[in-house]
Formats: sequence, C-alpha cells, structure tokens
Amino acid sequence: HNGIARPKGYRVSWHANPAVEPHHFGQSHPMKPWRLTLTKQLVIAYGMHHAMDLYLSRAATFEEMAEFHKADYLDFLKQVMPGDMEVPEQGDRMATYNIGDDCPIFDGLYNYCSLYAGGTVDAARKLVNNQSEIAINWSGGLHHAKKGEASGFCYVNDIVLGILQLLRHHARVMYIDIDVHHGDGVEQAFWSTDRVLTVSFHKYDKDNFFPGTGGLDSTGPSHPLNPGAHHAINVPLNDGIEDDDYLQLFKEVIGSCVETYNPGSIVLQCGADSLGCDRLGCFNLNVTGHGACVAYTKTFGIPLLVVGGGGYTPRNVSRAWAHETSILLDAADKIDPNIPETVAFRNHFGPDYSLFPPLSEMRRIENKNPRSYLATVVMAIKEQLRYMQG
Ligand code: V1S
Ligand code: CA
Ligand code: ZN
Repeated sequence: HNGIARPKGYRVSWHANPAVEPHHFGQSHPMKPWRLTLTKQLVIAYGMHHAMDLYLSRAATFEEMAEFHKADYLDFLKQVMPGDMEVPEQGDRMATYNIGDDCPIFDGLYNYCSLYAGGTVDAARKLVNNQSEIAINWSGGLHHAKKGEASGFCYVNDIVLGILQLLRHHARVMYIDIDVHHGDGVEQAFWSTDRVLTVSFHKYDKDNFFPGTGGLDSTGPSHPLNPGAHHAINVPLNDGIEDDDYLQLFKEVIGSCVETYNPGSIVLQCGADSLGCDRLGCFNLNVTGHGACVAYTKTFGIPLLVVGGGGYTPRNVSRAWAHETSILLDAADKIDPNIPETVAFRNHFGPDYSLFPPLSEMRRIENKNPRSYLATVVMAIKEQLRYMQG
C-alpha cells in the first residue's frame, strides 16, 4: 500500500549500474560512490521504483568515450594501476593527465568511469528515441573532466558525451548546473558552438575556490564571429545563499534562457554540494530549495536528462536525490517526510529521520549575497541574452 502508482505525467527512466557503488577513491577522499547506494535505498523504501522504467546501464565503450576524449588519455585510464602513482618513472604521465590527490588512481578506475558514462549515454539515447521524457542517472554529472585530463574528482565527462548524443537529434541543447562548483569541463567542450547553451550557478572566488573559473563576464569566445560568443552563462555567487534568493535567481535566469534559446532538450546537473552542511560546499540550501530548481526545470515540458554530480555529505545527497526523483515522478506530495522504518542503513538518517532536516539552520554560513548583487547579476545575464539573439 505504500507503493506509488505509475503517474499519468511524464515517462521517467532510471539508469544505473550497482557496480559503480563499491568503488573507493581512498581513505580521506570526499567523493563517496556509496552515496548512490543510500540514494537507491531511499528510492526503493518509498516505492518510487514502481513508477519508472528501470534500466541496468551498460559500460560506455572506448569508442563512445572517444567521441570527446583523446584516445591516449583513455588508453592511460584503461591500463594504469593503483601502484603506478608511487612509481617515479610514471610521474610525467601522472602530471600530464592531472592524476593526484583530487583525482587518484584506484582499483577499477576504468570500470567506474565507463559505467557512470554508460548510464548518461543510455539515458540520452532513451530521450532521443522517444522512449522516455525524463531520464535520470545519479551516478553521472562529472562536469570537470577535460578532453585529455582528469580534474576535480572527474575523469570522463559523461555530460559532454550525453549532450553529443542529444545533438544528433536536437538543434539546440541547454545545460544547467546547480553543483556549487563551476561546470568548467562542459562549458569548455561547447565553448565555440551556439548549439549548446551552458548555464552554471556556483560559488566563485578566483583564488580560493575550485576551479576558479566562471566569472560573470566569461560568456564565450570574445570574437563576435565565433558562433559560441555569448553562449556560456555564469552565475557567480558568494557564500551562504539561501533557498528563496537562490530559487528566485534560478527562475529569472533559467526562465529567460529557455524563452530566448528554445532548446530541444535540457540536461540538468544536480550536484548536491550546494546544500547546507555539505563537507565541501558553502551555500545554505535545503533539500526543498534544491528540489524546487528541479521542479521548475520540469515545468517547461522539454525532454530532460538529469544527472548527479558533487555532494559530500552522503545522508543529505541521498535525501536530495530521492526527493528530486519523486519530483520528477510528480509524486513529491505522496511521499512521507518521515523516512520509512524499512529503509536500509536507516541509522544514517538519525536522529531526525526526516527527508527535510533544516540544513540551513544546522550550520548557517553568513549570506554574503545582498539582493542588490543578485539583481546586478540578473541584469547582466538578460543583457547577454539580447546579444545572443543576434
Ligand atoms: N574544496 C575542495 C577540495 N577538497 C579536496 C580533497 C580533499 C581531500 C582529499 F583527500 C582529496 C581532495 N579537493 C578539493 C578541490 C576539488 C573539488 C572538486 C569538486 C568536484 C565537483 O563536486 O564539482 C564534481 C564532482 N580541489 C582543490 O581545491 C585543489 C587543491 C586545489 C586543494 C586540494 N588538494 C588535494 C589538491 C589541490
Ligand atoms: Ca555549478
Ligand atoms: Zn561540486
């Protein structure tokens, strides 16, 4: 009786491979693929798996990943072994591919990368084949990976691979990124085309916050004859932004972008490190505020590819992504805010056992985003959109 009936809304597909979950980046590394296990357990405990099409995603092939990545980099990822990081003769290659503390070599690295990338490629193909209207891969969203090197916990850029699939069928694809970090890898990959509009909301501090790019005036190639000019949108923010301001900003920016750009599909990166209490993040968003951005994106009724991304406090990452799954299923109102007794690993959700703990109150970071600042940002972006129209 706690199952959720198949909604009359959109057809939703879930793309995952449980073999992603047991990979370990290492002792003190903040990225924990195990958060995907926790997310899945919440989704199952709420019965959401009855309301969507479930697909076991394949590993992306070498050739599929080579549509964006350099073959020598993929060869390296395929053959490198954990011990190689300590071998001095390997030092040059490690530097070339940016292997180190942020992006270590761990057991099964190539398997991990090809599995999360396969999920996003599969999800994109379901959308273009009209077999799904909303396709979800919470293991994807690794927005920093570059053509020939790893960056910021990301090795293969599944988002770029997914967008390349969508571009085979759609003239224009819009990319939205609510991870607390700048979506630099996706922006860079499509910097010189007008067929992808990238929009990233992030904490911006050139010198003290990773990756240090994504200023308001970084809008695409500077030459006006380059088609990519004006097609990168950056929303640089300071510490401590809260739900209401973030959502208003999100609606103003995304509403204007969708209206002007009229994309054939949207890719939404839902990095959960923009939540309050995140181990690496510095915003004050609650699960409800983060989810409201997903709900707003869904209102356009445009084919939607939803991926994960950052998120370093696993209990809150899983709360957010489970809640957002329910939003995409049009079932958020049928879900008990008290986490079911039956959920596996229930102890992780104590002492409140709520899907919506007050994250913004638990470790409130001073809000350094005055309304006047946010208004300036919105004005600059609306001006940019006028240029984009030509
Ligand atoms: N902030 C941060 C942070 N923390 C770490 C880290 C901490 C412990 C470890 F054992 C290993 C790494 N690295 C960083 C950042 C990278 C953040 C990547 C975010 C990824 C995403 O959420 O957007 C998408 C999945 N790296 C840095 O700040 C660079 C350094 C400058 C400092 C940290 N050291 C380890 C490398 C150099
Ligand atoms: Ca972002
Ligand atoms: Zn992040």
